[in-house]
Amino acid sequence: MTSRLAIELEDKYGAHNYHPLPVVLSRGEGVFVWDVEGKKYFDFLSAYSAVNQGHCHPRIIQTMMDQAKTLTLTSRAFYNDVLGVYEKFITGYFGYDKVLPMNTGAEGVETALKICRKWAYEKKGIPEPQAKIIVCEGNFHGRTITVISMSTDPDARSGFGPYTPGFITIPYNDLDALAEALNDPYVAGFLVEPIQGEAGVFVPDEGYLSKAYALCKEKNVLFIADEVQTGIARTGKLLACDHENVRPDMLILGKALSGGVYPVSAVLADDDIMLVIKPGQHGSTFGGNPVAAKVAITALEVVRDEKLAENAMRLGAIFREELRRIKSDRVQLVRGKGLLNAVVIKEKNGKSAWDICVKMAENGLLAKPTHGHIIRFAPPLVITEEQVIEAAGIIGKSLLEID
Ligand code: IF1
Repeated sequence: MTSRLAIELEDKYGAHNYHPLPVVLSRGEGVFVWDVEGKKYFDFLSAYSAVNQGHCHPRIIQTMMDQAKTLTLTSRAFYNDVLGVYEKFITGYFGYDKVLPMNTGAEGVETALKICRKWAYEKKGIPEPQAKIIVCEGNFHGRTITVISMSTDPDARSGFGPYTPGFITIPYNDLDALAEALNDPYVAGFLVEPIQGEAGVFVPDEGYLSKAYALCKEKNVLFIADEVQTGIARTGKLLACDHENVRPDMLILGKALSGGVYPVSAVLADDDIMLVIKPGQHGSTFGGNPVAAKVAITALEVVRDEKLAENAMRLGAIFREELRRIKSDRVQLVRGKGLLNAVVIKEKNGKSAWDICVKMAENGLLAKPTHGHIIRFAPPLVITEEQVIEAAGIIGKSLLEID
C-alpha cells in the first residue's frame, strides 16, 4: 500500500463526506502515528479526543482481545456476565445511580433528549408533546437528523430538513439569554457543551456553567452536559464540569470512554430521571455489549491509574505558554483548557490554517483546522513534558516556514 493508492481508493469508492489531510496512517502507539511510508507524526488530534489514553494502549487492547475471544455480543435480549459489572463500575466512577449504554456520541445525545422529554411529561407535568430543550448556537452534538436539527452550522444542517421541532436556540456563554429562555414553562432541559469543541475550542467565562446550572435548578429544568469531547480527563479534570463543581443532571460520554478502540457511549443520571425509561422504550443492538463494557472499564482505570487528568492540567498550561512564545503574527489567540487547545490563525499571503496543517504534517505533527482559521491541538493525554515542548517547537517552526 502507498499513500497515493489509499487516497485514490477512498476517493473512488468512498462517499465524499470528508476532506482529510493527505496523510495515510497505518500504525499508532501512544502519542505517535506512522504513515504507510513509515514517517512518524505527533498526533495532535487524538481522533477528536477519543484516544486520550494514547494509541493502542496495551492494557486496553489486551482487555479487548481477551473479551473478543470469549464473548462479543449477546444483544440485550439476555443478560451477560460483564454488563452489570461495568454498570456498577461506571456509576461509581462518575457518581450517578444509573447508566444507559449506547455506542456513538450522537446516540448518547439522542438518548439524553429522549429521557429528558419523557421526564418532562411524566415528572415535570409538561403536556405532551410540548416539551422544549434549550441548546446553544455553535453547538456540535453529532450527525443524526434530530441532532442536526439543533445545529446552527449551515454545513451540518442545510439540505437535510424537515427538522425535529422542540428546540430553543440561545447564544453560548450568555446567562441572560438562558434566564430569558427558561421563563417558558414548557422547557424541560438545557443541553450544553462545557467547552464548545467544533466551534473552535470556545471556553465560556468562568462561572458560566455553575450559574447556568443554578438557573436551571430554579426552574426545575434538567442540566444536560455533552462531555463526549471534553470528558474523560481531556480538559485537566475528569469532567470539564468539574472545573466549576457542577454535577449535571444528565451526563453524556463517548469517544475516550473506550480509549478510541471501539465505539462506546453512555448517558448517566440518577434514578428519578433514568427510570422514566421502561423496557422496550429505548435500546441498541450493540449498546452495552461485553467487549464495550470490558474495554470501557479498562479505559477508565487507565485514566485514573496514569493520572491523565493531572497530566492534562499541568502540560496544558505548559503547552499554551510555549504556543504564546511563538514569534509569528499569524498567532492571534491561544485558548483552551487542559490539553484541549486551539490557536486562532490570521490568514495572509493566501495561506490559511489548512496550509499550516499541511506544513506541520511535513514537519511531523498532525492537527486539523476547524472553521478555516482555527487549529485545534489535542494530543493524547499520555504525552510527556519533553514531547509537549518538542511539539510546540514543530508548530512554531511550521508557522515561520509558511511565510
Ligand atoms: C466527525 C467536531 C470534534 C462531539 C460532541 C457529540 C459528538 C461529538 C461534543 C458526536 C463528535 C466529532 C465527530 C467528528 C468530528 C468531531 C468534532 F469537529 F465536529 F466538532 F470532536 F471536535 N458531542 N465530535 O464533539 O459523537 O456520534 O461522532 O461519536 O467527523 O463528525 P459521534
